[in-house]
Amino acid sequence: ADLEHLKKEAAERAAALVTSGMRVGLGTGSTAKYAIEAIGRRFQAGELSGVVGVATSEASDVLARSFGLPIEALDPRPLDIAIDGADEIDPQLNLIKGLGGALLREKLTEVQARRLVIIADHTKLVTRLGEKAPLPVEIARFGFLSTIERLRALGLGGRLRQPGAQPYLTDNGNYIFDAQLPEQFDAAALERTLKGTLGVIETGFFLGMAERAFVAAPDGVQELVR
Ligand code: DER
Repeated sequence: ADLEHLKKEAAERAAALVTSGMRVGLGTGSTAKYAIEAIGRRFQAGELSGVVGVATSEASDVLARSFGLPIEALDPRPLDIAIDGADEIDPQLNLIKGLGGALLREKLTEVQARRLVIIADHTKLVTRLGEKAPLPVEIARFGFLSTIERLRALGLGGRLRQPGAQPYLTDNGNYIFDAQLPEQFDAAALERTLKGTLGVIETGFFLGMAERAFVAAPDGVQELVR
């Protein structure tokens, strides 16, 4: 089965966990898109009543509303479940996220979810974080060159995310520095160091947050539980 079909399978397994009356965190990216569509279709079919969504990006907000799903801003009330993709998943279900640029709203939302359910295809599985993806770091636009210097002074390689003529702007009006991770590092310690660096707003480390992951491979969908 091709990768998109696998991603859709994983997404539908997670979407099936949504029941009427739930407050649902809606992730961002090409896999989360399938989950939003599955939830939207069930809502439209009348299977899900009283569901409220909190979107982690403008794109997911628009997609969810296109199904008529009620969308609310994030407020301190807990979410029953959040469903999102990831760029890397390690054996302890620690994640790197943010290649879709939504890491700040994703983390702000998903930390309030009773259950964070990750959906991905098997290409996202790693034995150690940093094997396949850089670490996205959201930085303030103002003084970004100084912030990048601070990151380089920590010994981090990497570069400002700039797909075209202008640097990538997140939904929050910030920039992203895609950091190259060293061979060996302590993720929790690096997260603390980065969060303590002036100009850094958030990192793509989602450590100890995911409850389970549906990972689709050619031979079927694996359910990994932390
Ligand atoms: O930006 C994000 O954190 C997204 O969840 C992303 O990393 C996963 O996107 P994908 O499902 O399109 O690979």
